[in-house]
Parts: sequence; C-alpha cells; structure tokens
Amino acid sequence: MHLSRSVLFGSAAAVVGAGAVCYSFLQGPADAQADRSFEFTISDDRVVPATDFAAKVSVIGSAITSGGVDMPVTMSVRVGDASHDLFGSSLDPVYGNLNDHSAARHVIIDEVFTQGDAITLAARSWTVDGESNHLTARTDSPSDLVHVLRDGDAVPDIAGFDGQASAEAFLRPYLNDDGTVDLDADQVIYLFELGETDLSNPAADFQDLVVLITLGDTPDDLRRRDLADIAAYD
Ligand SMILES: [Ca+2]
Repeated sequence: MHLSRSVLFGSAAAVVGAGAVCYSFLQGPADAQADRSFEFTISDDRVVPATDFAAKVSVIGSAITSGGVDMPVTMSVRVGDASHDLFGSSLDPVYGNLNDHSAARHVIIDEVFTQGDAITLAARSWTVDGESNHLTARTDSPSDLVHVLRDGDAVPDIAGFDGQASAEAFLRPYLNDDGTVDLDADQVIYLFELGETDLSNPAADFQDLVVLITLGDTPDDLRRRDLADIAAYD
C-alpha cells in the first residue's frame, strides 16, 4: 500500500473503442515499492473502474434560477447496485439542496467497491417552490444534458445565464492556462444542464450542477491525498 500519489507517471493515450474511451495509467507511489496500474473506462457517461476502488464525490458548484429565484438542485450517486445520497436526501429539495451558493463540498464514500461497478449520477432540479421536479439528468446513458470532462478536455465556452458564474468560472481551480481542464487521470468532471432541454437557449449554461469524481484504491488512500493536498498549501 502506498502512502502518496505525488509521483504520477505514464498518463497513457486514450483508446477509442465501441462507444467507450479507455484511460490507462500507472499511479506511482512515493516509495516506488508498489507500482500498480489503475484503469477505468468512461462507457457512455458512466465511470467503470477496472480494479476495486474507492470514490470521492465533490460538488464544485451549482447555479440555476427561474425568474431570478434559485431553483433547488439535488443529486444521488449510484455505485453498482447501491444508491448513495451523499449531500442530503436527493428527494428533499430543502435539506438536499445543492444550489445554495456554498463553497465546494466533498464526500469520500467509506467503502471499497468491486471492479466493474459503475458510478453514475442523477442530478435533479426542482421548481422554486420545491413542489415538483423540473428536470433530471443521469449519467447512466448518453445525455445531451451532460458534459463529461477528463484531463485536457476543453471547457464549453458558455456564459452563465442571468448573471450566474459560467461553467469555466466554477472550474477555475481545475484549469490549465489554455482553458482546458487540469485533472489527475483518475478524475472526471460532470457538467449538468438542469433547466433547459433546448440547448440553443442561452439558459442552457451547463453549470446547474458541477461535480468532480476522484477515484482511489481505498477511502484511506483518498483521505491521505486530501491531507497531502492541504499540506501542499501550507
Ligand atoms: Ca445555470
């Protein structure tokens, strides 16, 4: 078991196959004792690790309004056959609301999952009164309402609607100078449009919910990485 992923080498080329993009890379330990490969595929819009894994889910931001009033947004995370409401109940537009102008929030799921289990997200917007669902976008199949970004991908150049921050602004901590995303090879960002199905409408700004998924070997591995990141900013 390695303690650090500070040395990352061999972010290998993508292999484009039948509807799937495979990213394969070596994750190097600081002590160089436990080299291992870590593979996952993005199949349709699902993350499918090829080894046992843990996952951290980060809500980077959310911005969606109707008539200038914030609409509630909730999300559930499915891994394999189990659903996880990591940020309050996904069925509760009050206590599960993510569109609350908070800073980014992160949850490491305290479980090791089995290789091949797919990670999928279901993001939902609600009418401003919370009485009913407005739109739900899922990542278990290709959806026009979802953009999936990996390291080096360009962020869609779309202004935020109604004075909202743009998707690019939400992703600023994760951007290269050229505007592409700067992620580790075991990270994926999802941009959700939850307001408008007519994507030519300026309201379709793809930052109604912005989510980052980070994969690791174990929950402890992910916690150590968080501690290493905090130490890096001391
Ligand atoms: Ca929006």
